[in-house]
Amino acid sequence: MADKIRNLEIRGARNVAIAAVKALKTVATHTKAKSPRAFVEELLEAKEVLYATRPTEPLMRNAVKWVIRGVESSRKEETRALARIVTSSSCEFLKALERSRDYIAEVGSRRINDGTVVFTHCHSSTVTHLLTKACEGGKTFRVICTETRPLFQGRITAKEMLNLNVETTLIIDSAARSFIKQADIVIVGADAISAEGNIINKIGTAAIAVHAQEARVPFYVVCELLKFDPATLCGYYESIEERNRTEIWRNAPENLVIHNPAFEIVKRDFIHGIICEEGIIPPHSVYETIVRRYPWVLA
Ligand code: RI2
Repeated sequence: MADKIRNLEIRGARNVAIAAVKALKTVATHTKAKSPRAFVEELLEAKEVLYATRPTEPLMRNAVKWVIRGVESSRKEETRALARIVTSSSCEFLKALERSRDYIAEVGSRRINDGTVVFTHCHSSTVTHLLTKACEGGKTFRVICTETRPLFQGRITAKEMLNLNVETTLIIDSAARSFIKQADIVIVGADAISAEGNIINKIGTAAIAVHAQEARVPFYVVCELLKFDPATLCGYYESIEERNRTEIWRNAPENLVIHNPAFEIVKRDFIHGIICEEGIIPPHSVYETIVRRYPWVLA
């Protein structure tokens, strides 16, 4: 599972978190640990392997933390009983994630009306779920999506929209400023949320946010609040994954410096709202919402 996450066979923050939780379930199902202590050590080892796959995945880290926390706080003294806790808290987590995604889609789809032009970037399963919901609600809208170099995840979004019979336009990333004027709303996903209420998303998102502000087009982020990274409270910056240079140019001259960051920060000043499991909230209230709703994330 870790290999699949690392080589992007499994991608998108939600899918990565779901895969990590399933990996823990597999560890619990197949454990040969002879004592509860040995079982916890197996889980912690799995945690390290999963954490090392991709650096910008706080939802995955919070998911793993939630499951292991259930085991560590339990008073059960048999390995089998602890393994059952992994299974039950994994199921609980996945169900909660599903409920959040549905609520986000319900709230966010109210911002789409007949004739709305939605601008999006990359491929976020949370965004496409919201757009699917709007479509199922009988709304006729149009989508403009960027191709999202270097891995072209925008094509996944475009295909999903076409399968829904939504009129879709694909543009190159550098055409964003020219096309943003046609949009009524920008909706993007997120990989991480920081303590200041900034979000981290696919490279290219910050430029779109600037263009949206210039063109006075509202810019919304849709994501589960569990993408919050508690380490940012302690002064750490979210690590930005640097991917292989060959994704940009396979046989590039060796002495050419190539940078390939997967993500970047969008400052909260550009964000009209975060559409999450609490509804639409301003970015600066993220921390209070986490304290109230997910205090264990801060532990
Ligand atoms: P969901 C993706 O990253 C994109 O940046 C997308 O906006 C974000 O994950 C969130 O996706 P990558 O894993 O969780 O493709 O909404 O590098 O599916």
